[in-house]
Amino acid sequence: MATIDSVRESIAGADSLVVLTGAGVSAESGVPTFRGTDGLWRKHNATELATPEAFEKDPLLVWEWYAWRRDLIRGVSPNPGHHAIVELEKRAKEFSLITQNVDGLHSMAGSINVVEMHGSIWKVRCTACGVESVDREVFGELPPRCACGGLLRPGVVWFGESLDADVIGKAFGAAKGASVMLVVGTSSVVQPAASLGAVARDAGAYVVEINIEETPMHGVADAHLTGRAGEVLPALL
Ligand code: BJW
Ligand code: ZN
Repeated sequence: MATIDSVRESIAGADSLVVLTGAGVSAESGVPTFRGTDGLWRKHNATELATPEAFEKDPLLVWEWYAWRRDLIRGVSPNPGHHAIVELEKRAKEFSLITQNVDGLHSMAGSINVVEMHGSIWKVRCTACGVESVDREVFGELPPRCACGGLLRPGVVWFGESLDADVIGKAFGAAKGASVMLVVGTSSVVQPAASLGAVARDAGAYVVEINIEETPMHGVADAHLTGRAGEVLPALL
């Protein structure tokens, strides 16, 4: 069983530190996770909301869900876990943050080298002309429309959709080059993000999982720190 002290030492000696985060990192800010007892998928069916088919069938329903989440996220702030990751970046020789979160809280906290694997809830993209923009406004009427008249969609990655090729390249490149990788607050079931820990380990990284529960990373990570991200991450500084 690894101790906080031994993990802190590994981080201090790392040539390249990579942090992979999931919804658990934002939980202590008040952003609901997807899976688990209070998760979004308890009340909402993933295939009815987070797929291109769902959007095609009922864009208003999908947008109502995203508008509700945008409102919720607008009212929250980064927590000590986000801030600790900012500090890890400042101290590291080389650093990458790969997040599955769409809430933007890492950048708001001050993280610089951030790869948003699943896009951003603050981005919108036109389904007709393809123009993408950042829009934090509260939409007057749902579903929102582009200046060209086309239907806008959230700038996130839904199930069955390919991730941006550049994003995939950056995430897997960082994982292969990591000497230490922290996998924090993710259930490690959604691909391809769920493979990054194993890719890093196979390339020689020391992989540390930080979670309140056991996940499929159990057999993959070299070390596990059980606890809340907002408590464990600051303790690693
Ligand atoms: C704490 C804590 C605290 C709580 N402190 N911890 C290979 C095999 C099988 C299937 C596939 C495959 N390759 C692709 C697929 C299909 C699919 C997939 O993976 N499905 C699986 C579920 C089976 N993947 C895709 O479709 C991806 N696309 C793709 O691969 O394209 C090519 C392709 C397509 C089809 C077939 C094959 C190839 C796209 C995935 C997009 C995911 N999108 C979402 C929604 C984003 C937009 C939005 O937010 O609305 O992304 S789904 C949702 O899950 C969201 C998250 O980013 C993602 C991951 O969730 P995360 O972050 O892990 O959250 P939770 O809730 O699951 O876990 C929270 C964790 O925190 C828990 O472990 C808690 O214990 C912990 N925790 N509080 C520390 N305080
Ligand atoms: Zn347009």
